Amino acid sequence: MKLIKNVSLLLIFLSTIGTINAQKLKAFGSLTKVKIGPVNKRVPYLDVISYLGHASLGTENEIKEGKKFYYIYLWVPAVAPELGLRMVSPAGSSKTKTPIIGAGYEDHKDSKDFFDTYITLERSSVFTKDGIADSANATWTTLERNDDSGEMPKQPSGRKYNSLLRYKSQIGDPLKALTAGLYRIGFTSYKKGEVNGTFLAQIGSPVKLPGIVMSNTIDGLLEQMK
Ligand SMILES: [Ca+2]
Repeated sequence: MKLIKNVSLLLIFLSTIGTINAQKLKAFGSLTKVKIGPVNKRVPYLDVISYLGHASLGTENEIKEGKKFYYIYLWVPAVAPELGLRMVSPAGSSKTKTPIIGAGYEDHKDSKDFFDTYITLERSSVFTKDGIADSANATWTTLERNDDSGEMPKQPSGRKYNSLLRYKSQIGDPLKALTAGLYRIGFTSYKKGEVNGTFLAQIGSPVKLPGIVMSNTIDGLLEQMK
């Protein structure tokens, strides 16, 4: 009987671990890989900036190809050889160091709502801080996009519908190079429908990017840069 009891305790223990790991993010690996023993492992990004946010019904920034798109604006202060972007929904118990708290997050942080994330990394034609205030006329270039990534934890539905992308700077083309400038994270849901739930978005860089700021509005971005 004692053995059976121990086995059931072990099973309870293992299932608890499984629950904790369901939303646990691994280190954010870069495009660079190193051979460790028989396997190639991704070198983690040196700098990871986290943003906790909430997407509310009917507050999308734009409807593009039938999808309701939301934006998070990003000022990148220096040249980066590559950038990574990943998003998990719901934000849940994801442990992150000193995240930026986005609009609406505090009011909804206990919500269990989540959505099938779909992300884009976009850069603008704005290269200077002074240009940000007039960015309404900027052109935007989508550098990379992703719907589902097998590297990300499962959603509460059991599906691997969270997103991750990596983009290498294309030197020589000003609109595709990762120089200092105004960027944005675009996100929506894979299905053409409502986007509703909490999320964690992270930007990864192989070099330190002190002075990165993120906000869901241009005014909010400018406020943080004062
Ligand atoms: Ca997805």
